Amino acid sequence: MQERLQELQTEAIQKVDQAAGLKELNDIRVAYLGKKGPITEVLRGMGKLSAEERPVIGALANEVREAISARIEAKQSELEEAAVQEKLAGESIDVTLPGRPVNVGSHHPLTKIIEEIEDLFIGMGYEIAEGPEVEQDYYNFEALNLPKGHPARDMQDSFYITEEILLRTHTSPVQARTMKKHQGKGPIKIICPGKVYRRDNDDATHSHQFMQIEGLVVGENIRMSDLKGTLDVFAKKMFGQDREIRLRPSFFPFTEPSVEMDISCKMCGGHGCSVCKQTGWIEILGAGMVHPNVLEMAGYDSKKYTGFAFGMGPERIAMLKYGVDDIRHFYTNDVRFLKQFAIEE
Ligand code: 2NL
Repeated sequence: MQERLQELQTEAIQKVDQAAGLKELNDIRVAYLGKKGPITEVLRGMGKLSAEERPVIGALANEVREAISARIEAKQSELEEAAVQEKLAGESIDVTLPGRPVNVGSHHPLTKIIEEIEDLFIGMGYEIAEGPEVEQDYYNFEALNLPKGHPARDMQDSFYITEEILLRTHTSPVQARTMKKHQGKGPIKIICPGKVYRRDNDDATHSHQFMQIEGLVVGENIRMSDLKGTLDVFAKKMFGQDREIRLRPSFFPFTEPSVEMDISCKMCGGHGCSVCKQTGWIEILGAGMVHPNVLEMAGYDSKKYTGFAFGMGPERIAMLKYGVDDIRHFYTNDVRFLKQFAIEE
């Protein structure tokens, strides 16, 4: 009987040590220590033993039971720990793998130019004003000294929606609306950026939809020298402190006198090249003193109030600044073009 118990212990412990998984270990527990197991059987048969043998066998059976049980417990912790380690190994992250590239967007070159110009004028005390792109004939033409039948209306072939409604051909109607809102009182200092529309056939230098930025200052004692000084500051901040400006007489129906502003060509230092078409000067914008008719129509006393205005095309500025040769690049959204402006942001 004692031998049988020793054998059972050796056999059970050997099996426990070899157990490969928790399920197998549990089967061993049931087989050796369960109600139908050999040790229980030994204990059950104790009644048949002599009074001397009984305590010896009983104690040994319990010892064997304890030994097997302890070994099973130890093995169980070992297997559980191994299972956790295996799971962790399977879930580990290789932090040395390169990350997946993220596509980062960037501001459109025209947005950059417009915001740069806006910031520059905000620094001089101007406010930004915006208005509708679908505009009344009155604000787009009439209020700007362009009455019906005026030849300049033919110059700007327009997208009409009805007889009286059209897509604005410039941002000037925003300024006309702002002046009217001020009810004949100054001062006004505004910058008006936005989309404008003209019935043009698209080519390298024309687009049926493009951007414009206009500026307007109305107040008492506003003079041509204020316009010139403002444009000089603008040109130097936008294109470089080494630039000179020059004003040439011009004509716009809404300003009198009217001028066009050129900046000195940086490419050739004024000697003449293909960028400045051998003149040493590059045309940047149009400007002038607000026509008395425009002031009067908006409700201003043109004897008391004067003003200056200017207008430019952000596409042209961007083309000069970044060396872009076709206006259509700004509107066809080829990422290879747009990506080039993502740097330095
Ligand atoms: C250009 C020239 C110009 C204006 C725009 C203006 C607006 C009002 C009154 C008077 Cl409400 N003038 N705007 C004046 C002169 C020139 O734009 O070449 N733009 C691209």
